[in-house]
Amino acid sequence: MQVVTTKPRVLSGIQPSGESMQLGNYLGAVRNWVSMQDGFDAFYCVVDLHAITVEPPAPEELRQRTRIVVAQLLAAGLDPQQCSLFVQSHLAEHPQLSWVLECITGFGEASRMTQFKDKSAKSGVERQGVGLFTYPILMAADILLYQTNFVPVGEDQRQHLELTRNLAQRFNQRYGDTFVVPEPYIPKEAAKILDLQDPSAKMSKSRGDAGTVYLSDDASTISKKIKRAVTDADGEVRYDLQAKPGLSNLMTIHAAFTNSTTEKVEAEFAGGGYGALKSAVADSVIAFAEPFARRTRELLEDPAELDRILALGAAKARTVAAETVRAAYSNVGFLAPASAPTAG
Ligand code: ATP
Ligand code: LTN
Repeated sequence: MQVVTTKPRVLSGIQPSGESMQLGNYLGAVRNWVSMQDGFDAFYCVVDLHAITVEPPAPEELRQRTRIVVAQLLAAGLDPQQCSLFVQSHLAEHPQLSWVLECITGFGEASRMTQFKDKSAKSGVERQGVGLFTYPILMAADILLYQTNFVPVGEDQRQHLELTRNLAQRFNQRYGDTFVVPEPYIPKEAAKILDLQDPSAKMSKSRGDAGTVYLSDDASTISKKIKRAVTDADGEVRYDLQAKPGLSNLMTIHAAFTNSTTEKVEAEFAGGGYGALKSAVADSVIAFAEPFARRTRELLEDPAELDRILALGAAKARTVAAETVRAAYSNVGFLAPASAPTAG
């Protein structure tokens, strides 16, 4: 299969961690994946290799979470005819390239990754698997394998993108032009959705449930979580991320789901209390989440169809990834394997 295209290329990835994606995953990244599949040559990847770096789930649980994310991505609007949707572990090229990139990454450079510091802080560096340390390098391999121009991600991934760019440039300088140097594509609005209970932190699947809205939550759960969101005491509906992070976060969510702006939301709710705004936010999230959850359930009823979509995605991905590994390995100086003589 030959992939011939002149469109700029995008690639992004999402971990199958948790039972569902959360609001931040959708608003910060996935909805841009959907809008970009049209004008770009798009590759989207469920990064299951990354999902075993901390607290790996039981094997059957990991398989089910992977199916759920695939179904949710399709429910969000990814079209397997327009983009390549695949699972990272289906392509051996990802760890194959990752190894070479690990060998040109400085130990100090990897140690400065803040996500590693945050995630390892919980149980201490000594007890952490080495995979969490090399995680950003595998992510760089995910991106560079596809000669990617743009990477749509949330704000928290900016530092990993900078590392990816540095590794691409270093490899190209050392071994000759091999990789496209990618640009992050981070939205101006909603690039960092905050935890509803602790607006100093980003919303995350791995934080407490009360501050995280999962797209699989039912209407009454969503409503409760939003109505209990931490705000402030001054009572004025005004967008100010520094002084009023909790309230501003709710305004951002509402603007995103109603195709509006935080200025318009401010004008609409100015003078009203926080209660009216919270009810409206809950309604706008539920209006999205209910049909989304229904569609996800329908897709999950046909796992054979999901497998078929993933096989098609992997086949398209492999044509590009295999060529990049071949070029990178050759440029490093690995001896090309000759084809085996035919028997007889
Ligand atoms: P989580 O913390 O929910 O597990 P993650 O960042 O650890 O998310 P992924 O599920 O792989 O891991 O994230 C998928 C995409 O969602 C990434 O592009 C990430 O930047 C984005 N993202 C995650 N959380 C948020 C958030 N709170 N606001 C905006 N974007 C986010
Ligand atoms: N590290 C990312 C997930 C991820 C990714 C990628 C994102 C893995 N590989 C490639 C974009 C491109 C995260 O933690 N959210």
